[in-house]
Amino acid sequence: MGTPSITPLNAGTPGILRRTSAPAPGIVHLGLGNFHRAHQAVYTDAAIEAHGGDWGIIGVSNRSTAITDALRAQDMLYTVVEISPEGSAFSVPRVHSEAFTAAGNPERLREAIGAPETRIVSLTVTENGYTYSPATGSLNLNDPAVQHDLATFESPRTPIGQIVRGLQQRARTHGEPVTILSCDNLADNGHHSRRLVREFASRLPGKEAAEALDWIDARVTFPSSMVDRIVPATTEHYRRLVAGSCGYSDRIPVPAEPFTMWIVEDDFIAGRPAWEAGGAVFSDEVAGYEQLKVRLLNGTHSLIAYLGALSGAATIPDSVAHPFIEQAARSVLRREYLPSVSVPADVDVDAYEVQLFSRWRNTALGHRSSQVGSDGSVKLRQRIPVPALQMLDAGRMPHLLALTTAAYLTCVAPLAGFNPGQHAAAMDDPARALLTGLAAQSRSGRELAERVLANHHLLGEELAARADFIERTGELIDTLRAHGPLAAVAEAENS
Ligand code: CS2
Repeated sequence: MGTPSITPLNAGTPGILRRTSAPAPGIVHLGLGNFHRAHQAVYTDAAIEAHGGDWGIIGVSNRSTAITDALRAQDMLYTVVEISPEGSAFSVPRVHSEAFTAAGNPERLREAIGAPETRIVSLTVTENGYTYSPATGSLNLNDPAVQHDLATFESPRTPIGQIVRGLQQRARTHGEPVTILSCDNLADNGHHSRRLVREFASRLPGKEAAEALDWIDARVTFPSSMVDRIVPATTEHYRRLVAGSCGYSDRIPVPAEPFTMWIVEDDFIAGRPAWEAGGAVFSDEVAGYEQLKVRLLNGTHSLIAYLGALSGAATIPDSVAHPFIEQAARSVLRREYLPSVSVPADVDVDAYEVQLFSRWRNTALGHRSSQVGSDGSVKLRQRIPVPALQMLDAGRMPHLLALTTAAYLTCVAPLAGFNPGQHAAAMDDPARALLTGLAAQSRSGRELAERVLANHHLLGEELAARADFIERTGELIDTLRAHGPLAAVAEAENS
């Protein structure tokens, strides 16, 4: 890495992060992870800096106290470390006014979402946080956390339950409108969030359901937004870098690539910060941008991560450095994802692809293949079915989407006797136990694909009925197991 260029900081007392005042809150944000702190927080900081406004953020983690404790110890401050091969730049967003966990402070959370000053509730809870069923896309009523939240008022565990309880509080007190803003990689994320919130509300007991639904329909908006910035997990390396370069200790610095993008539908019933000041774009074409991003970037990212992990590559840059993985990534992006996307008028797809590969090659960032490969059961549901079904309906087999599914299953649910390696073993997945159980009952890739896709509808009901896609996935699992990723890519490319 080159010489760091340091963005001037106003960090107060040398040695620690300190500030003198906090912005008055207007936003409650669920999901205090690295992505939020390197994305919406940075845009909000720029908006307040340029135009003022009471748009401070009350940050809420679901259970983990690691970030909330550190934020409180650091006056709600932390460093964003922008990493490029040329060097690092440091900045400190000053937007959080409070931080707590939903698990430890359910009443404070209800009060915060219910407060008239709160005009936006935003979310970065990952695909997994929406507690939807990959099979149907609806609220997952088999999820014990959803069942818990529907049964008891006191301390909701799911973001959807927490939001509905907070909205009920608003409806019953002052009735002021509010916007729910999803900032997760879900296709049509505004509509998806609205659907899940309404499904939850419709299951409230007695008259509560109709009351909540009427109020939500009249007083709550759910704009869609496309968010983009590659933000890896923090490591000790970044803590040392901040200490050495900035002269203070920060327990929770956030590494991020220089690239950042936010396209938002302008449907904020109770106002919003001037996020344009940070470069956000308000557009009526969010759906096209979301498709572009969730499929070309995230979908291709998944294939790179799974093939990379199976090739022993710890990071995304190490994975795309394999020419056969780069080739597979280009093919899936161009031939299988792109035809399903309504590309927004001002996007140059060639330039977008060049930029994607350059972002994926950012070796300084060290984005791990196990991080991108985690939660595949909920991520792939967003990425694969629509483009795969479009190709199948047109009489063509999406070989590389089948390969993505096969490589995913080979990583998280390996058949007996096959070891997918340490990077695959490090992938978390809410369906891992289920899938491992199905793998234990299967003697071949075909049997596994049949159990996972046809019986368990892991990629939704429509793909569950496509025997040709399932068979192709099964064959590719067998090739991956017997001959490795290079042979599987050659087979998928040349079919
Ligand atoms: C990645 C995303 O983990 C993943 O599935 O594809 O986190 C990706 O890095 C971001 O969406 C980039 O904006």
